[in-house]
Amino acid sequence: MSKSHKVWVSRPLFPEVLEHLARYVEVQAETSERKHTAAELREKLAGVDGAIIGLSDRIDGAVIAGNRRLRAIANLAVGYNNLDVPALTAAGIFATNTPDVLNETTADYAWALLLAAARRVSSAERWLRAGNWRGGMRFDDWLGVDVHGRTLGILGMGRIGQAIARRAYGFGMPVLYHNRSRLPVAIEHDCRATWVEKAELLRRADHLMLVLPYSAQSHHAIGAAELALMKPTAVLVNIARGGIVDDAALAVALREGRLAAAGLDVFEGEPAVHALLRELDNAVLSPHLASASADTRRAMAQLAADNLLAALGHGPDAGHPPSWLNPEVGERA
Ligand code: 8YV
Repeated sequence: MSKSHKVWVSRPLFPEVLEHLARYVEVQAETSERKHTAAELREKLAGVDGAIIGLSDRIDGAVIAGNRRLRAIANLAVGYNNLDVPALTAAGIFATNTPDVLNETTADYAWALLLAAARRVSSAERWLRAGNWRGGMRFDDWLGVDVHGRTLGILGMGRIGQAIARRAYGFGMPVLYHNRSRLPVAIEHDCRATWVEKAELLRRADHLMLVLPYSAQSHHAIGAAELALMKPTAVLVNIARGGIVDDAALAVALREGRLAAAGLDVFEGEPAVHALLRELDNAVLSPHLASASADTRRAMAQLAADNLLAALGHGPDAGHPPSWLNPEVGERA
């Protein structure tokens, strides 16, 4: 059967998801992981009807300018700060993301970072592996800060923030949150969370999780001034996006003991990581892995494929991708 549509997959994907795509469309998939330049993206996208792309692929007006063929971009992430959605909409191109399927896995990881940073899991393991555990262990050494019973602060209370908040009950932690808009009372009740102003959140939180989307407005939402409001015993966790935290200011606060520790999955300018952060023992660092469980990454890939196929008019959701960022495009078609 000849296939009417051709799609490009910009990064290696699970074979079963590629096979699923190939039942409907011609697939050209990359076999190695790398960041594509704007010129490469322009060239790749010029020859296809749709693409599944990763966070490091920035799709803006310049990349799609003059492209008459492209109909759909499926982002392999819930966050879509790499997409210029208004530009895609203006060009009549569907844009989709992968919400919900990663909420619980990402929330688990936020807690893993909080616990590891507060209780010094990574640095203790490094110390042990280096052969330092020879004599007895001092009773007053390797002391961390407690997590249970402390007040948890959450900045950004979308679906992942809510999943994080629901876990706090098991740790006996009251939850404070700040969001641009207050959540409906029923959701606040379900999460046992109380809305406060941002400055109050920073002052009162014993530990703070950052879960807000990246935009020009959230750039450096946590910088030197905000860090100065936080408790010196606090742990800061960033599973949202690099750029939300001023990493240089954070590194200095951690080095000077103005913050107990940090658990960071995302970095400004990643994959580069601020040199001082890499040196600090009270920073737990991971390479953007919060959604990386086998089940969740498969579910994200499958959802991106379903979105792409639906946008191109294939499969059960033809014309209506399950997670569609710009439905205006469909209205105009
Ligand atoms: C990435 C994420 O998609 O969904 C997001 O917004 O940041 C992650 O889940 C994942 O790391 C693949 O790059």
